Amino acid sequence: MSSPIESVLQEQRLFYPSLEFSAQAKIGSLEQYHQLYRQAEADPVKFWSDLATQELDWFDRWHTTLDWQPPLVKWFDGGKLNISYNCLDRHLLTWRRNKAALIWEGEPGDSRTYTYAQLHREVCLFANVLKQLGVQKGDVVGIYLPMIPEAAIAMLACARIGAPHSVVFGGFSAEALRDRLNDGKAKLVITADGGWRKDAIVPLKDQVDIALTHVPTVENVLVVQRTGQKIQMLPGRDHWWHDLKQGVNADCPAEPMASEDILFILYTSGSTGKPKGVVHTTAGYNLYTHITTQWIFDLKDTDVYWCTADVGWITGHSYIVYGPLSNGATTLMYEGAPRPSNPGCTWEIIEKHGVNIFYTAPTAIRSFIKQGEHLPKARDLSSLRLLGTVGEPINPEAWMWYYRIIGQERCPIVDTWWQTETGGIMISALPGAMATKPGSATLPFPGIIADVVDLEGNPVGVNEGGYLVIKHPFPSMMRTIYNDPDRFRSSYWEHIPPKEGQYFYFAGDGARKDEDGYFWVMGRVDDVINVAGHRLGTMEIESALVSHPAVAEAAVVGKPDEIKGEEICAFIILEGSQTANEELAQELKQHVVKEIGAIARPGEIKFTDALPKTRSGKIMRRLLRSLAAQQEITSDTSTLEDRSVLDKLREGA
Ligand code: 7RM
Repeated sequence: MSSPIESVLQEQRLFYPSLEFSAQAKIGSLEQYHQLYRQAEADPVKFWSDLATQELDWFDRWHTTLDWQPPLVKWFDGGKLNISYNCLDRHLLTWRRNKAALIWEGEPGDSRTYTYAQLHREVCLFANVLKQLGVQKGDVVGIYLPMIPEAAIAMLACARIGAPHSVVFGGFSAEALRDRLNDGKAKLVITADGGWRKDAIVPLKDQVDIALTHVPTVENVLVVQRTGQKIQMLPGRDHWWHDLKQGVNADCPAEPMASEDILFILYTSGSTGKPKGVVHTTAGYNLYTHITTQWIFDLKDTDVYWCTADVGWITGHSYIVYGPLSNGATTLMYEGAPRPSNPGCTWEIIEKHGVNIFYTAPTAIRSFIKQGEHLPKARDLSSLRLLGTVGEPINPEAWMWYYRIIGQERCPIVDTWWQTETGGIMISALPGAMATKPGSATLPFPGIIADVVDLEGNPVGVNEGGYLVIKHPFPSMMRTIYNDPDRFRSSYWEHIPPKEGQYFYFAGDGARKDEDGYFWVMGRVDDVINVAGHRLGTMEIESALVSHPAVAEAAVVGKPDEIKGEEICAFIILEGSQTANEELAQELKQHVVKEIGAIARPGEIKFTDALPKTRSGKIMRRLLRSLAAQQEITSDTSTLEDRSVLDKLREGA
């Protein structure tokens, strides 16, 4: 059988953590990593049950650590706990009581800090308000908020009373919100009058009003005042948080939740069809996000940790809110995004708060590169000790820039591969333990049995492309798709059929493993381009394009071609100073030939100012495919971050 994806790019650079970094790290050597990995592989039940005992507080101990009836799983069955207790209450019994839990920066320059004691109090008040509005254990609550502290407070308040939350990204449209609220049969929605993003106000409450004309289950709307703009308040349905807060007390013990009670639903876009409501439950998610935060970010009590994700993305759930707070860390949250009026705000915030750990996405790094290195160079970034990336494969050019300009060649970079569905990071360096290679997520976390296989489930050879799979259940894996268990099976468990009792979890990425066992994620297999029988991943061609000095960003898709099956169509955003012309297009085609070979030569280059992206910066290549083939876009566009981009692209085409 021909290989599922061919790998055409080679990257040989290797970066070791400094001796100082390794000496202070929680996991400080490759040997220690291997030892943990082997322990977990040999006896996963003992490995996870020991960690669950040591790292979490429980109301009742579980009786069955793992109950695996593929693809259905239960972890820590019989146990009772509450993630909000683990994120808050237990720290109040220690010196962390008055430690900063959440540092928040608003876009207009306002800021707030909550200690653990203060955050606990706010969460209890919020939880009591929800109860007063009739929310009970098991009721789904929609959260449609900007990046303000109340987003974290609302999530923790829901978790505290056992109401599954369904966070919808504040940038999504009223229709997208309506569909998600209906799918979850949400009983209440938490929103704000508006939020700040890129120097403009996002009118959240207005969107909620439109959405709710078609959501029969929602009885109440709780509104946080953020911007002070004028909004409609529907008597009986809409309530100000600051009003109701006055009438409740701050005593709200955390509800003992069963390990497998639903903690939240989060919608993720499928390649076609409607978004899937990924279901996560309480104990496994709490444990796995807790321990990955601790080991991968090498978190210390003295650190200020900043993850730039939105809470509407799984990264915001796991690595702004639950993972850091469960560890008693100081987590920083920023309302906005780098914006025209203050493009250097990211570096200003790092300097202002002495940020030690910085976790962002390749799309952000590429936009920082485009803005120019004078901005980070104008600020003191010496507090940084560790950098991270997530969301897409990072091209080696961007990795090197991040390493040199932001990390000043001192900070290890953890490139973390995972998904909404996995709840937590699956493949990443443990930064004190292993050398990194630009563009590789390196090695799986202890307890994660990852592999690259063909369609029959057989491992492919070294450096051969194949399907990235996980072969053993882990605590934070998704439990099902809300309302659609059949789609759960068919989307994730049947692509590679089980054999001899071995199940393969596959969620759509292509990858290869190199001679050191390092994983290189090559992009979504749905995006693979088939040129004259060669199956090429998008990541490697895009990396080759971005390595040309004129190119800031690139997206490649296949376009039907009578002779070759498909030809490569490349959408290119140029560096600020460059002008688009036919000569440059020819030069870029030649550049790919030189970097990869004639097989990857783009047939067509389209220059553009913007690319269609999701809230987490992922390029929506299926939309570009329709544009390249000059077809109508019929697939779901509800997860687009900025809808105007499609019109711009159509005009340019
Ligand atoms: C965390 C998150 C998941 C998809 C995943 C990949 C891609 C994420 C990386 C990556 C290469 C990475 N959840 N992806 N991280 N690809 N290297 N470090 O992004 O559900 O929104 O997306 O994102 O394709 O399957 S997600």
